Amino acid sequence: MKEKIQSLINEAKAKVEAAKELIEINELKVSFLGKAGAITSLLKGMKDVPQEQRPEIGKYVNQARDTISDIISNKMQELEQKALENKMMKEKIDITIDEVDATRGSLHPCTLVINEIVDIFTGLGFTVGNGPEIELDKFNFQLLNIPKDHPSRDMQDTFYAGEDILLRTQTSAVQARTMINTQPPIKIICPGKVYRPDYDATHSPMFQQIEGLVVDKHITLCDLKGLLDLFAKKLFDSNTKTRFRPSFFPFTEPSVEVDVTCSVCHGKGCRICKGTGWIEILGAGVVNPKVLDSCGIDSTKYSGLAFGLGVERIAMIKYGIPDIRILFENDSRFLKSFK
Ligand code: FA5
Repeated sequence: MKEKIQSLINEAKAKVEAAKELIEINELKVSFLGKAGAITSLLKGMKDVPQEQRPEIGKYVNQARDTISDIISNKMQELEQKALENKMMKEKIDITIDEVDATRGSLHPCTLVINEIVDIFTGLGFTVGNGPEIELDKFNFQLLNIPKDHPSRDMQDTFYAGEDILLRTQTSAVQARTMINTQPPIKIICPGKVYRPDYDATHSPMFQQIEGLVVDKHITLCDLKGLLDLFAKKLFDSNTKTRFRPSFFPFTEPSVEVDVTCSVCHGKGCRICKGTGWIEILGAGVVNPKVLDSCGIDSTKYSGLAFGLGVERIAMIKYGIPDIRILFENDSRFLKSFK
């Protein structure tokens, strides 16, 4: 009997030793220590052992059960530890790996310019208006004193979507829309996209303008000059000078083009200002009384001033950008420089 018990212990040791998976150990546990296991059947066979040998053999059997139980639970712990280590190896985070590129974007230079200009004018009491990019001929041209077949339409020939529907060529269309719907006092600026059949280093087929309109009693050219001079000093720097040159727009009378001293050479003359010391930034004028009347505003009581600037041009001047097309290429190296 003693030999039988010893060989059972040896068998258990060998099998446990050879086991590689937890599932095998569980099976061995059942086969040695379970209800129908080898040790249990040894205990059941005690009744056949002669009376005088029972205490000694019983002690052996109990020792064998404890030994086998220890062998099994030690191996179980060992395999559980190994399984945990394997899991941790698989799930570990390699902190030496390159980080994911999560660089934050930046605002487009034109957006920066729009935000700055909107800030300046809202600080002066203007509100922000807007209108549609697909516009009626009436608002883009006719109400602005540009009847059909007027020669000034040539410069702003555009993309038509029908006889009277077009992609607007100027944010001045919002002037007409506003005056038709609102009585003075009016004090608005309107940023937005406009379209023209242009394409070169300083002209783009789509660009952005900001329109300004003030209509009230006693508005004069002096108000326009004072307002735009203050604006230029805020946008560039306080030493900036402005120059008003006579010009022509059908919807303003008189009309002017406004130049500022070059912010690169401060008026001395350089490549950016083509040696003149001055850079043109916008068109403006006193609202033509004909336009006020066509839009339902009594020109004997009210007068107005209006101006329109090109956002891309201002961005080019402010940031020294030589070609307008760079603004539309979305080259991330260029855009990153505005962070
Ligand atoms: C106008 O569009 C007038 N509506 C401005 C105005 C408003 C005058 C109110 C009087 C009263 P002009 O065509 O000059 O004017 O355009 C205004 C500005 O838009 C120009 O000074 C220039 O900076 C910009 N611009 C014109 N064409 C282009 C283009 N193709 N690409 C980029 N910028 C342009």
